[in-house]
Amino acid sequence: MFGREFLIMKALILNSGVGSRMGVLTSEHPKCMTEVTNKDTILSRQLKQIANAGIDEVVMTTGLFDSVLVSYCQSLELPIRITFVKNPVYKDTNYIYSIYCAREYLDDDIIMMHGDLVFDNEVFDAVLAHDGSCMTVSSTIPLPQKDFKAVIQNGRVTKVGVEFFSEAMAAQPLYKIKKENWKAWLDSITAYCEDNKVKCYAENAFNEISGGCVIQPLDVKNRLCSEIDDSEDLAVVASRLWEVENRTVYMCFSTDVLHSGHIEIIRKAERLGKVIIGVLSDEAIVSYKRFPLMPYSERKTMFENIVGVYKVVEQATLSYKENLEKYQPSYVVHGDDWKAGFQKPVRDEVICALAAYGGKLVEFPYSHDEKYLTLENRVRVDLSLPDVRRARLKRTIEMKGTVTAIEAHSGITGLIAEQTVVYQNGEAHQFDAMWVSSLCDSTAKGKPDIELVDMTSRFRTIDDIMEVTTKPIIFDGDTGGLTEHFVYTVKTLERMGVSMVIIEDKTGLKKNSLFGNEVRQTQDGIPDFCAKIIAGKKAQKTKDFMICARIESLILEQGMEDALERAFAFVDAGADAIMIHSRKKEPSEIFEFVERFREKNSLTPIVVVPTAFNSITEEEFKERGVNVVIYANQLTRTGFPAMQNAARTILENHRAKECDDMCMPIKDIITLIPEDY
Ligand code: SPV
Ligand code: MG
Repeated sequence: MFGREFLIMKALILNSGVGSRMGVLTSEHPKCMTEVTNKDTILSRQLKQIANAGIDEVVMTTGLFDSVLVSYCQSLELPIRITFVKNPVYKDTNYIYSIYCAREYLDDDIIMMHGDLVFDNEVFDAVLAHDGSCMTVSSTIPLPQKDFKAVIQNGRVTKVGVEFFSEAMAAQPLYKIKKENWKAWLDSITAYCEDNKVKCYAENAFNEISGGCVIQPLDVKNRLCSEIDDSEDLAVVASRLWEVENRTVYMCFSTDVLHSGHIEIIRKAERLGKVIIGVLSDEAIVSYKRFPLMPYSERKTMFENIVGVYKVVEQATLSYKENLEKYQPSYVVHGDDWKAGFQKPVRDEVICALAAYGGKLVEFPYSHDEKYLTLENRVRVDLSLPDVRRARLKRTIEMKGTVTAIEAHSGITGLIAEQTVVYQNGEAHQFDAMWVSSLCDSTAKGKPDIELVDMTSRFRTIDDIMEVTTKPIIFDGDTGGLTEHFVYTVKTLERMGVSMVIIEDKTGLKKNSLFGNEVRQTQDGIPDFCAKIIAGKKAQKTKDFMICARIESLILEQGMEDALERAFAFVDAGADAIMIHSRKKEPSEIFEFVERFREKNSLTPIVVVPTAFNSITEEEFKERGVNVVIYANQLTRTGFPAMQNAARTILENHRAKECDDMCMPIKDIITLIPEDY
């Protein structure tokens, strides 16, 4: 079974008692077969808890109705081996004699429990986790008159019985006993029985040798750990169990690849209550991690099919708050990795939200296992493959509504675009895509942005970026060149895994749009540019590749009507997106275009490059119906002045010392560049 390690420990369940105080409830079967919930008896519950804890060997003493009990246990089909030991004189002896009968099977560490004991998983977990030998006691329950009490002295249980009231605590017969302690106790039990002292408790034998048998008290306080002696007890325990079993546990997952670590933590959560899984929305995942390999709907189905998961719901943001308020789970379970780092504010908010209604946070140690890291790296490799990468831009636009891209003109700028993440108020932000700008690509090569850098060289740049990144690429195709050439460009870009090419409606010697109109620029005619789009779309082989038509009418001062006429014509010709450009700082003409375009076309994605109109936030663009925001040249325009400055500083000082503070430490460069992608 997934992630389960079997413990070298046996469970001893004492079921030889007659259970006469239960009346008709035990007229046909032993007490342990009494139903305590609508799906479990006392015994099936105990056995499931034992099996779930990874104990696969049980010794069970029986008496009256022993064949009913044996076939019942078999019908449960649990992954445990049960050795049944019948006490032949169960009517005339107490369980001390049953243990004596079973002694030859009891030579390991043991978990001992009475067959009428009901305890919750937290109690059992604490017993199992105890380092030494222990017995469950409660410091909060009043001392019972007739039931077991344990005398506690110097942190040890020195006596167990119904007659002790001094220095005593209420105690329940649920023990974990280490082999060496058990040997001492079992020897004493054997001596008792062989001396015909068989009508007392096994604890009487313990009391004789407690000086040489270290059993510590394990305080379970108010947690459920109760014996069922009569129908009154049954009613109380059943109602507490109902409450325990209806507790819910909330966990959030972003993963698209399930591994044993996930199953393990779900299993642990399941022991606390009914597991509700919040599956993070695609948008939330893209914002902080990486593009999910599987969309939300498939990830939801995956979790719904895990045995023991009660419910799967969407968690739309990294914040748990909304779902915690809605479902009010008794527990939130998480790995302890979020105590520090970017998830800390999310954790703090969870603690606050839980405190508002009395919920609890349970954190399990986070596994940094190599194999999980390898799995994640494999996913990243998959994401970088052409078919997967190409399709992702379209899907991310559908998912998020508005995506962002930043320019990259080399492997290192690609890595910056890929890896930069900013965490703010429990949210994470990163770029969705990369823009391979003609301006920046040309600038990096020391050349003007006039379609001088040929396509072979531009493809080389794409290749450099692709080799070290996974994010989708939008390629600045300038004018697209001659239609006869453009069709080849489309095919090559598609083959490489580029997601979108943007071509601008200009002909002749193209100059960068931001330079102004001092240099004469010719806008292409609508029919010719439409023909180029049609030819490009025809050349395209996959459904995911996008050709975006860029309209230069506002740059070339041809007016809004011209821009809109072109936009609709280009969409009719098959353009998958429209880029509208402007040189004005003031965004009103862009906004007017978007508004008027959207009046007639609500679907075709709109792309903007807010280099001039840079005061507008992504949120505002989104509200107005823009789908792609490209930061087209900021890495180039910040990087190169820094280099000029360093060069000047060295020249001025005739040495490099003065420019040290401007330099990125070598260590940071190494961190930026992963060794093996
Ligand atoms: C580029 O980045 O090369 C572009 C966008 O074409 S812009 O410089 O704004 O014209
Ligand atoms: Mg360009």
